[in-house]
Amino acid sequence: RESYNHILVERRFPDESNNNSARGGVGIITLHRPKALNALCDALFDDLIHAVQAFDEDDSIGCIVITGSGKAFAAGADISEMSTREFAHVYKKNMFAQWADITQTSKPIIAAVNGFALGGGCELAMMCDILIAGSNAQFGQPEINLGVIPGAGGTQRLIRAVGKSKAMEMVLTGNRITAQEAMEIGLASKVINSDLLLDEAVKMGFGIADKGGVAVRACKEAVNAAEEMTLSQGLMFERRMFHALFATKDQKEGMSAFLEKRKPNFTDE
Ligand code: CO8
Repeated sequence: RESYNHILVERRFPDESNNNSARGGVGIITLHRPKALNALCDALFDDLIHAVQAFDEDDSIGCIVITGSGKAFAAGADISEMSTREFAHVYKKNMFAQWADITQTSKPIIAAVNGFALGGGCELAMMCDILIAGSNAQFGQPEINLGVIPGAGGTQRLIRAVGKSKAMEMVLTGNRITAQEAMEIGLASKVINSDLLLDEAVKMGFGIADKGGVAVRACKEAVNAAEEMTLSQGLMFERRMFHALFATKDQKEGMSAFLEKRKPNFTDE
């Protein structure tokens, strides 16, 4: 697909003069539905999933950044679109189940959260692998004020990120928290001045995209496995994954480069 209605898509490479780089690029997806604070209507989410999957298949891209625009990362699912839906319809359609496709991406996704990340917006940010907050970010799960509950991980990923008491407080009161609080409770990995947020996220993305792509994917898979496995299963999974990386050229290159005191030249193989 060449164009999208509700998002902007850009590929960036560390050396701007070299736009045809074979690897090491960062794919940037900007949620862009200014009239509705980037509310996640079905069409926007279709765009987003398509763009994420396209970057996942693009060998020149090593890391993906999702960010917002204007006052919002995303102010939630689109309330006007869902307000009149009936149970049988949302159940039969399994409404919003496809959002989880984002989490099937093999490359890391950084959420660069500026402004409001509410309801489904907060849940989308939590589906990403690293969440960095702009100083103006506000996070919340306000669904309780609409007579519903979070439906895309707000009661599940949030408790894993911040623990029970804080998760309960957020979903039961619907109150928003600041970027600083989000970092203090472990929801965000760091807070960056809003004006510098995207550049910093992309810089982090370049750093990740520069590593060996197989090992990067393995890291993501192993960390995510921790949420689904017992400790002994997880440690076994990790060790087997570690063993498997000895079948890659990047392992030979990375270790040789260290011993030869030079920068590794990874090829993602
Ligand atoms: N859906 C649709 N439109 C929205 C949404 C939304 N979530 N949020 C904002 N808008 C629209 C407003 O209606 C307004 O439109 P208009 O100009 O046509 O009146 C425009 O965006 C600007 O918004 P405001 O005028 O309200 O801007 P303010 O700066 O005054 O306020 C707020 C900003 C505080 C963010 C406010 O807009 C707000 O409270 N928005 C709703 C937040 C919310 O409740 N989000 C949760 C939605 S429910 C949800 O996400 C469930 C997810 C479930 C996912 C998976 C389920 C399986």
